[in-house]
Amino acid sequence: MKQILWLIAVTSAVLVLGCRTATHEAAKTKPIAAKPVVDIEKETPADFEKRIKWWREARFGMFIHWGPVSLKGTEIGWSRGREIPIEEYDKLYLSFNPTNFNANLWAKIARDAGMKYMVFTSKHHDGFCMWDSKYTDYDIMSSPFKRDVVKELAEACKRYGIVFCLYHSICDWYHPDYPLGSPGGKTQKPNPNMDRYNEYLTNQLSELLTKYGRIGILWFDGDWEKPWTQERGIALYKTVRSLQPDIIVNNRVGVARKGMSGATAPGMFGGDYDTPEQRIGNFQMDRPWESCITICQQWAWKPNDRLKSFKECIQTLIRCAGGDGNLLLNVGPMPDGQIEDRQVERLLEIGKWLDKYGESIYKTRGGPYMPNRNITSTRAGNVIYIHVFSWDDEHLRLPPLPVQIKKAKLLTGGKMSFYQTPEYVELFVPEGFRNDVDTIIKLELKGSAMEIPPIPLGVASLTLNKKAKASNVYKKMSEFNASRAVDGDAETRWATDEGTKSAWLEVDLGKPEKFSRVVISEAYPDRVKSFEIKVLENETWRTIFKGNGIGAHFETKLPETTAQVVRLDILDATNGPTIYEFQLFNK
Ligand code: H79
Repeated sequence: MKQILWLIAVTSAVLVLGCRTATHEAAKTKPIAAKPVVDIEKETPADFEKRIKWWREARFGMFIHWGPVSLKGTEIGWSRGREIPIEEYDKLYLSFNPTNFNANLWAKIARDAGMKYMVFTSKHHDGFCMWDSKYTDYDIMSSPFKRDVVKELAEACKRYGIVFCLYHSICDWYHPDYPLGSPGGKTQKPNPNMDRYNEYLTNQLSELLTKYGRIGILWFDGDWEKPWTQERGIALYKTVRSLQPDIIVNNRVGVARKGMSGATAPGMFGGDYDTPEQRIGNFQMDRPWESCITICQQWAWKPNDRLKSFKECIQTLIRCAGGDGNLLLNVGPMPDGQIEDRQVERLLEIGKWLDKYGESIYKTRGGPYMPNRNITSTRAGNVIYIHVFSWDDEHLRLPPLPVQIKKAKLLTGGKMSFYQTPEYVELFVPEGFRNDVDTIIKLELKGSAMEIPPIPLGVASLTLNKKAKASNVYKKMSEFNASRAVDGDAETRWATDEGTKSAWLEVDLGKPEKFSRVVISEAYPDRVKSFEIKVLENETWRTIFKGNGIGAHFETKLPETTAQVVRLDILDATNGPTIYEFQLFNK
């Protein structure tokens, strides 16, 4: 009751105080001092589990990045003041008229893809508002389109059984009160006022959370920009939860997120879940997480953008589930309002796969086997699903399970057998029944699979904690030295000085080692344009591999080589290369 009264109070405050004006002067309204009806410190772990349950079970959602920038085909997050001059960018909305937009169709596509929720960009860093906001005229109602996209999507999602959610950037390069004006903070506003901006932000969120029915998630972003603070983040979290107590909020509400790994800094408040970006999160059972990954390369629509294969998409989803996380797969609709046919086709392929094998994804938890390159696992009740992506041997030998296996069968079809001892579990699947995308082995246990502690599978990289040096280290800081690329920690990196176009990283494996595979992860994907892998032989460097881009995750087979000293030689980069991990494996 208290809650309802309070909601009425907020709504009427918004109605009375809010007025629409041509500029952002509208932020004259009183801040909505949300009275926390939910005490975030008092939520028990059981309450939290209850709140987050639907989302964890859903495992798969659709991310949508859309706005006037799609007219240009450049990135929504960083083309204002870069690829497109600010004056031009800010006028794009005047020609934004996506007459083929059909909210029902988007919701249907999401449903048919097997996605259970949709996260839509109400406002990205560029400040344009995709709903009818009374706090600004820089919104969809001032475009020739004049239709409230958020409203139509909210209704369509409801119709199709999809939980509607919002992405909302905290930073706002357009708003005069927000101190910064373009990516990297290169443009400053003449007369900023962060308190006033915070009021605008809060007012708009109150609008979004009271006018459009249930919002499943608030997906904040733009958290890294200097003006934002942890205090403001905590207050914002409380406001949001007060307006919709059951809502789920990501960790970008505050400033505790650790870069693109999306982890939350230990001991800091980080909303409800972690947000690895453009990468699959690490195995993590004690705190929920969701990888956000694009179906092409860009978040917003880009003509002829490279579309990921079905295999890559579905394996990404399976790997997320196996690590106990969700996947938020992004599409960028075109400026006419349609999602590209080829993207729709891809989504429907995923949906078809989930129709058949969804029991191994939805409502499962990750593990117990911790993922490696070839295998990941999911579990539910008395069942473990072993997902095998590639086979190194005739049979698959896994570490032992503490519970007896009753039955083993191939969910993906065919005959198999198994053998269990206290030392190992062996699974035999004839070659003809191995699936190129994912072979799913369903193990039915005599007891629960849920209490089994995580079981590591991995083979360590040969470079792990070996002696490393580099031609250049960012400002000679130890935090960015060569050893960071071989420490097995996906959050630390080797970095080079700004403007560096070529650099090398050298690892001494301690003794001659045989290897045949390399994995490299670039912290700023797409900087490296060409590189070679070289080994030292009789005091000369021999090239064993030549590559072009690296990107967030580069992996390839190498000609089988035995060597002690190995170099990653970056020959051409658009800016200082920086590498999370450089790993070598024998298999
Ligand atoms: O909306 C999509 C992108 O447009 C948006 N996030 C996804 C979900 C995005 N905006 N900027 N970026 C992604 C890249 C930002 C990278 C950096 Fe940083 C910001 C580099 C340095 C500051 C993140 C925070 C990595 C290190 C700190």
